[in-house]
Order: sequence, then C-alpha cells, then structure tokens
Amino acid sequence: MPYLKLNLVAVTIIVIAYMHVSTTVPSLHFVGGIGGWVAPPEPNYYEKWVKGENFFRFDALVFIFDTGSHTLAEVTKEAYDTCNTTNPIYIDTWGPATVRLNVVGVHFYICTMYCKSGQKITVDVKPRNITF
Ligand SMILES: [Cu+2]
Repeated sequence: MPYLKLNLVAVTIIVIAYMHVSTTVPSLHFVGGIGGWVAPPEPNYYEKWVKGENFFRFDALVFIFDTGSHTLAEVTKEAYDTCNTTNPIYIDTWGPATVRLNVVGVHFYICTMYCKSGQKITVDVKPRNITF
C-alpha cells in the first residue's frame, strides 16, 4: 500500500511537470523571447509567444527594451483593442521593465508607441495552486 501511494505521488509530479504547471517557484517570462519587447517582426508574433507560456500568480513579466524606443503600459481591454494610449492603468517608459503578476485574471499590456503595429499582449494569470 505505501508503494501505491508513492507511485501516485510520482505520477502526479510527472503530470504537473508535463503540463508546465508551476505550484512552487514563480517564473520570469521574457516577453517576446530573445527578441525582447519590440515591434513584432511578423504578424501574430506576440499571440504565438503568449500561447507558449503559462502565467501564474506571482510570476513576473520582463520587458526588455531601450528607453525611448518603446514603452510598457497596462491598459483596459477597451484601450487594448483600440490602442488608446491616453489613460493607461500603469505605464513604464524606462526599459527594461518588470511587472509582477500579483492579480489573478486577464491583463492587457501594450507599447504606447507601436501598439497599432501589434506590440501588445493579453496575459491570463491563473492562481498558483491550480486544480485541473
Ligand atoms: Cu514599442
């Protein structure tokens, strides 16, 4: 019986690892990968990047950019959809910028200079101890 329990624990760990579900240490997500936070080099560049990531509470987003070339702003969904840059929730004009994902739910980030070129991401932050 103890062996069965141990196997169950092992299987659970493997399943969690496979699903990339982090229940322990928060991760850093380098937005856009090696290219950094830039005007997208191809259509759907950031959509594709987001699809490859899993965001959990207390993870952090790292936006690598040159000050003056880009910005990082969190905005409402409405502002995100229309690239309205007039009244962001939060803006950082100094690169690189780091954002801690403290609040579970959907968040919208844009570059106020190149949003219309597609430099924007939607991040769905999940609770850290996720059940599935
Ligand atoms: Cu930009």
